[in-house]
Amino acid sequence: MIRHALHDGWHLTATAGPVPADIAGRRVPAQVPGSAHLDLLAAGLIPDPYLDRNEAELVWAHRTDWRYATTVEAAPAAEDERVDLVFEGLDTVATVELAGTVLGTTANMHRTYRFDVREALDGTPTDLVVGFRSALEHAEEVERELGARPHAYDHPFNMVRKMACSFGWDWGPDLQTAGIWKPVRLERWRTARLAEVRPLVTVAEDGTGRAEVHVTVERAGLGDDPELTLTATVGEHTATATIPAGATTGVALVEVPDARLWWPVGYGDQPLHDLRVTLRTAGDPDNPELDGADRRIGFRTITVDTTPDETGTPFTFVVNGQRIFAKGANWIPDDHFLTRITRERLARRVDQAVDAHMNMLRVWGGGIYETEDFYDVCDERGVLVWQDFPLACSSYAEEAPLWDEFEAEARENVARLTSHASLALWNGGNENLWGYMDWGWQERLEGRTWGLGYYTDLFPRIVAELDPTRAYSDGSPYSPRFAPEEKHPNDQDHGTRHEWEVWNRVDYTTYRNHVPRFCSEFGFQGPPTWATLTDWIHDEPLTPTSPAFLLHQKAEDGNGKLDRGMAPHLPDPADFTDWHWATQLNQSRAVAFGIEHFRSWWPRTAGTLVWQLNDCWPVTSWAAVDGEERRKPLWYGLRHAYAPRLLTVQPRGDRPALVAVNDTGTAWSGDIVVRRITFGGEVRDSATISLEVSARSVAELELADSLVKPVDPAGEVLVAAVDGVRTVHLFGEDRDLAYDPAALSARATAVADGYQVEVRAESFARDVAILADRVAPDAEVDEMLVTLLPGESHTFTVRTTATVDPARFTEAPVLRSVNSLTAPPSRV
Ligand code: BMA
Repeated sequence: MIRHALHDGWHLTATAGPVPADIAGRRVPAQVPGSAHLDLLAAGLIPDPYLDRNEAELVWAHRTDWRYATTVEAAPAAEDERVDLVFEGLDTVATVELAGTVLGTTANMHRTYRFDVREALDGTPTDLVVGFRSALEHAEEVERELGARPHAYDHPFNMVRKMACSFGWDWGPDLQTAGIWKPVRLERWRTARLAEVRPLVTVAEDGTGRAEVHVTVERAGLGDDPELTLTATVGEHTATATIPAGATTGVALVEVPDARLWWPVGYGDQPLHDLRVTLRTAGDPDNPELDGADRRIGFRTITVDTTPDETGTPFTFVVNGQRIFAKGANWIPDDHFLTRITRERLARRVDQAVDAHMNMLRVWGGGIYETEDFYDVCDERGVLVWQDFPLACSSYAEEAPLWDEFEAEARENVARLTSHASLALWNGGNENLWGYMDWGWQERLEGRTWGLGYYTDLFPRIVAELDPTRAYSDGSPYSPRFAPEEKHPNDQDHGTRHEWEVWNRVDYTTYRNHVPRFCSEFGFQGPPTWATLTDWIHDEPLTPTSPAFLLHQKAEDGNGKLDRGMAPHLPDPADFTDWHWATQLNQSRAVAFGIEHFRSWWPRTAGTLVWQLNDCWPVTSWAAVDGEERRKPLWYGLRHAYAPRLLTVQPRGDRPALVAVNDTGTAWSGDIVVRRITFGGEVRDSATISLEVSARSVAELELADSLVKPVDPAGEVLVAAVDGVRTVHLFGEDRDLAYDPAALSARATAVADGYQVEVRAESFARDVAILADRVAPDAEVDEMLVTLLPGESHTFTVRTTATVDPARFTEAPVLRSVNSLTAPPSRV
């Protein structure tokens, strides 16, 4: 097998649509892989789509057709040689032409396309042209043919197999890309090639690692059709199998005795093994390799326990027999322009998840089947991946051409991802069962298909056939084994639940009204960091309702929800600077409140996936990490709330109790010192409570009346601490508490790589933060949302390459806390 990348010499032309005069018909150098937007940006023909209000200026691209062209010069095929033109990904509605002959048409960005071109090549330069039609117009046409189906948002994204959030989402821009978004190449081969390689990796009862390597071969169909030898090798262990003449499938089982197990992060190591698969003509082992494939595998078993129990139906991931509390977040494409996402960028993002003590990411159904790089990084870091099939917030027609597209993409991607140790679950889609029940679809559908066949028939059938080692769930949320009409998909006692009343309608304290079995979505918005916000939005004045700010706030009544969500808790912000800090802080508070509640109910609740880890552009959103990769206060709040050992005060019965959550592999014991103190430091009551909680367990501890009944609710705090783990419990909302606005004093000094900022509290100070990006764009602080008791100090470390006046880290608007919101208005 010889592969030649075809990434050079491409040009792009807009061929139809409401194209601006200076772009229409113009030949623009094109990058492959890439997209039309990025090529026009590189050529200086469009402004940056993420900047200010440019997104709105670029709507013409929705209805534009494009032509990508290059020339291919390749030797003619030998008599027994196949030459294939392979596109790993076309976005999306394309016609492929070589030497003026149409090779085929495509309408699915989630698939690979392969064309036999051996007849078309003669060694002279040959035109290769890919014409892209407006995906929106194609979707509208399919909608007219099949009959409309209800969907979220403006465009019928449910009628074309293009990433749903390409068409805009409540955190994403409506910039509809087109282009050759994955590698394209010529493949020259003889006799046979490996068309599919599916290592199914498990661990036998006796600890033997098993890699059952299933392959499908394509025969060249030119000349001989011999018997083939399939070889699979892991370290010194090799297995071979014979594929008889004419046959197209084979299985080689490699066994590794006493295999070291792969574990999720926090449970053990992630040993990975290279797996080499080769295909040769049978007979002599020295026969040249016809084709080969390399994968990396890890030995582990993963199941999801949904065995009914006294409460209902659990949803608990079990890895190597160990039950796991899934601490994680939802994942969206890390840049709306997918082709800019590098492996390094993905690694930074996954590292941020791990650093916040996450062990699971859910690749959400409005995006894509992620790239190899993503799963590789998750394999290495021990981050379990929950993979949605890409269907979201919509009903989907089950007729041709959509059914066939779903079938083809599901087969391809289930097979493609088998080798990844991190892949824990295939899931039917996002909120489609829920939408059917609650979003008024049934009346509008008038009996038309809406996607149930995908979730209950097609997808589980494909997973069972191609990857029986993987768990499958019909959707998220979903009540396992119940039809949506039988048991509501979002039922708290059964399976997975999305908690969206908080954020949309009710205060975050109502997270405590439900004890879900697994909360796979919940979250709260906050603006991006100041540096990211001001890099991309230049309104003057900049306010929550200034025009560009609003274009980067996509949620329905988003600012209203931010304000209503914050009002019961925090002092009213005096100006935009305060608003920015207060909404970010409230985002973190809301989400941490939910997580502490959910974790306190382990093992009944077995997972929390926050909406959402990342952003795909600069925007006010639910993300913990913003579009310029900066960590928002929420990220620090997540790191606290997801800490392996957690103390939290939770209501039990009609009174507060102390709950100790031990998500480590060793027992946790010690003496918890509990004190009720005034904001000035006077101890009003204290007690020592002995703690004894076994590995991966939760203990509830009673708190005496004298500890939880303050004399002065506005000026006292309960503090419980053991082994450096601490929680504080206030007796009222921050807006009603008697904080000292001048509680903090600070001193900053330059050190290698940045600055150290020592902050001291004379009086109780809550959620102390250093918003370092306000001082220098690359400045990052190591810790945030630190609560200081009177007399305590904390030293923050800021890393930056910039040389700045250290005093800037010691005052508003950089040094912040809840206390600072009670101070007179700060200045930008
Ligand atoms: C859930 C997600 C997304 C959405 C988020 C915030 O419904 O599945 O569709 O972005 O809520 O509204």
